[in-house]
Amino acid sequence: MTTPKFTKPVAVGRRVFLGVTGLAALGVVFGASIQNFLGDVVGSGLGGLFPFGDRFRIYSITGTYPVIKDKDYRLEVSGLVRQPMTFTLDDLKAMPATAFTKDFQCVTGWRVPDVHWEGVRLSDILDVVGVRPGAVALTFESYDGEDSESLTIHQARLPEVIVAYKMLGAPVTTEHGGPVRLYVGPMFGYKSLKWLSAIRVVDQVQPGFWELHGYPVNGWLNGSTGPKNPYPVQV
Ligand SMILES: Nc1nc2c(c(=O)[nH]1)N[C@H]1C(S)=C(S)[C@@H](COP(=O)(O)O)O[C@H]1N2
Ligand SMILES: [Mo]
Repeated sequence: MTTPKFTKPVAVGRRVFLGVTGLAALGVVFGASIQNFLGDVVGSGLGGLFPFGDRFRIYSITGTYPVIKDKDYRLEVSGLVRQPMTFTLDDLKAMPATAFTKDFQCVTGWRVPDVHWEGVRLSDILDVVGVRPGAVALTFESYDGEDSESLTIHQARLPEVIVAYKMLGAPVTTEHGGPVRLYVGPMFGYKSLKWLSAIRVVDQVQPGFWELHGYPVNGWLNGSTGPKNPYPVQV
């Protein structure tokens, strides 16, 4: 198995980096009552108070973007699977594609309506590698070396949970986490890890970066924090 490398991280502009810092500050301020905070965001239209408009805010924990050429991209899938595999971008594109449109929503209040996504269902990837008995959750790693995420197997198999190679009608750009990012449709934006490098099938949920900073492990858009999907499943 080759270990793909990304070269030349691109420094993120100061304004963008401050966005992350501001978000962390929110986490500190609201840390103790994150539930209430989420409730407010979802229930009160707080998003309207933010002057961001209907635009994506570009986030990077590290303050840089890993630049990964399409031909160098690899997704390693390992852990409690029958067949550990490494997928190239072409491998992913050769799999059955799924495409849909959905609003993108960050816990801090901004949202972008009607974002078009295309990629491979995580469920299909799990079927290809084969989940072994005892598997409970997935852990996701990023080429940025900092971000991590988790989903239960049940969550990972929901229809709008994909490994995305297209976003907004075009290949996922470097700043949005290309060539491949995770997109977890039923949850807040922090679950949609950018620059996806590895998926490990594990025997327990391992809270990721944002969860260790106070956000719910189960980041359902309606503020529910239980492990099960609170929405009727739509295919
Ligand atoms: N690797 C990585 N993935 C990440 C983040 C990040 O900082 N680093 N931020 C998360 C958060 S909080 C949000 S809201 C979305 C934002 O996606 P965007 O940067 O494409 O707008 O990415 C998520 N995935
Ligand atoms: Mo976010």
